[in-house]
Formats: sequence, C-alpha cells, structure tokens
Amino acid sequence: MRATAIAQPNIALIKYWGKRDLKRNLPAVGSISITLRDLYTEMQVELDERLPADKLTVNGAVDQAMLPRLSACLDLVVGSTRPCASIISRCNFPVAAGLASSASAFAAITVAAAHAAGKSLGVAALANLAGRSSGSAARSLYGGFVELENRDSEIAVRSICDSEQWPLTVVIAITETGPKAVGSTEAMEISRRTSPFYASWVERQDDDLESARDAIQRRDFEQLAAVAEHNCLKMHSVMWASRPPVVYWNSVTMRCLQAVRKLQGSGVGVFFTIDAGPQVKAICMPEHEQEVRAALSATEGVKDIMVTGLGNAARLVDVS
Ligand code: 2P0
Repeated sequence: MRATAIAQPNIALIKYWGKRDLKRNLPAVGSISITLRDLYTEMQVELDERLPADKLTVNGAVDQAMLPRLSACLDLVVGSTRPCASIISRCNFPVAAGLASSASAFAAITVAAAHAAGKSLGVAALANLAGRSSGSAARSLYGGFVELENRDSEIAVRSICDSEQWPLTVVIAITETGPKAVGSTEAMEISRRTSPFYASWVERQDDDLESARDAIQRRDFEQLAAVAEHNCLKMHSVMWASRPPVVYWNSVTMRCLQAVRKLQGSGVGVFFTIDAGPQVKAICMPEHEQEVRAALSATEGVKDIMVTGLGNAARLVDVS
C-alpha cells in the first residue's frame, strides 16, 4: 500500500493555454514540451485505513496549500472510497514559481498512487489521469520531446523524439523566487473569458504544432527556435490583453530576453521561452551552454541559474 515515484517537470515549447472543458480539465489546444533531467519531484503515497485524513509534507514541512488538489488527484486515481493517504513530497527546485512544479508533482503522485492501490495502468491511462489534475502533468509521463494531442473527448500523449536523440541543454534564469500572484488555472480562465486574442490563439495553434513537430523530426534548431519564441510571445500577448491583465514578467525577465537576443545576434544557437511565471528558460545546443550561462548569470537582477539536459519519463522507484 506504499509506493514512491519520481517525475521531472517539462517545459512547453508550444504552449497549453486555455481549457475547453473545465470539469474534465481538457485543454483547448495541443502542446509540445521537453521533459527536463535534473529537476525532479519525488512523491511517496501510503494508503492507510488508520489515518483520519490525508496529510502532506513537502521537503519535510507540513503543507496544507497543495493538499486539496493532491487529495482530488488520489480520488481520481484510486477511487473516492479510498483509504486516507500520507503523502511525502520532495522537490529540488522552487515550487509555484513558473518552473512547472505542478507538472512533475501530479505526474509523480499519479504513478505512485496507482501502484500504491495495486492498479496496473498503462502509460496512456496514467497520462490521462495526470492531465485531469494538471494539464501539463500528462506530458511528464513521457521523456524527451513530447506532444499532447487535443482530441474530442480525451487527450493523447506521445514522445516525438527521445532525450538522447536530440540532447539540447536548458539554462534557466531565476528572476524571482516567490510564488506567483495568479495561478495558471485561474489565469487561463481569465484569458479565455476576456482576451480579444484568445480565439485566434486557439485557431492558429495547429500551425505552430506542425512547424515544431517538423523541426524536431528534422532536428532543425532554427525552425524550432523561431516557432517556439513566436508561440511563447503569442501566449503572453493573450494574457496581457486580458481583463484584468495577466503579466508574469518582471524587468529582469525582459533583460534576460534581451540577453538571449544578443547571443542570437552573435551566432549562438539559443532561444527563449517563458511560462506562467517570471523565469526565463534558454534552450541551446550543448556546445553553447557556457556562453548562455555566462550571459544570463551576468544579467542584472538574475538570482540564480539552473542548467539541465533533457530527461526521461515519470517512473516508479519503490513499492512495498
Ligand atoms: C504549458 N503552462 O504548456 C503552459 C504554458 C503554463 C504556461 O501548463 O490548470 O499547471 O493545472 O491544467 O498544467 C501551466 O498550467 O494548468 C501550464 P492546469 P497547468 O506548460
């Protein structure tokens, strides 16, 4: 009745922003991501009839904030008549700061909970369950370059290319360490309801998905860079035009973006992406890691730098 799983966060190159079915948490658009290697969330789930309520610790401290969503995830995976659970989470990067902590958390707890309950589910079923709890979590059930297809009544997730087949490097500039002001679930709904750009965002997503898929299959870095930056800026434009506006960037975010532009101007193979938070992720060819790291470290206001390669799918590490 106890199982532990590890999942890595993923960074979307073609973004998921907006839901078409709130109840089932189905995305309005497909997305393409890269799973990271060196950032992780480990989740241990123990189902225990003697417990009066679910309990959660994150990095050794009792945490109430995430508990309702994690309990709802356990209800989905194990069933609503399940025993209460003790959840122990360990994470080696800042949570709720735009580093996709919910993706790795829900991917890991879905795998751990299924095993703790003795359910043998395939990866597609696990991805669907994880996606019900957090849309981006479905992608962390796979490694490397991952596409989430938005189908009529469900999602379909698959790996386009393994991490070893195109081993890019991701340099993350941390510009702020606190949690974000507006969670992405709420911000997506604000965008859907109020942004004048939302409809064209949804309508044009398939073009970007096709271009990115093609670039990945042909290992065409320049094409991937162009479409990923375009898609990222389009998503943020949708947010900025919402009422109230949703602005995750700070002045350091903008300075990092300019630093990446400058590197590109000097022939460095790198591009940026920014999610629902102020951090800047610079994706580069491995041979350019040092230059990218140096340029972002030297950018005024950058608090920390994390560097990672691409990683593999969520996995079970222990069951007892
Ligand atoms: C993504 N983001 O594709 C996009 C880009 C943030 C910006 O998926 O409401 O935590 O839990 O399904 O997965 C963040 O949203 O949202 C996200 P829910 P999730 O990575």
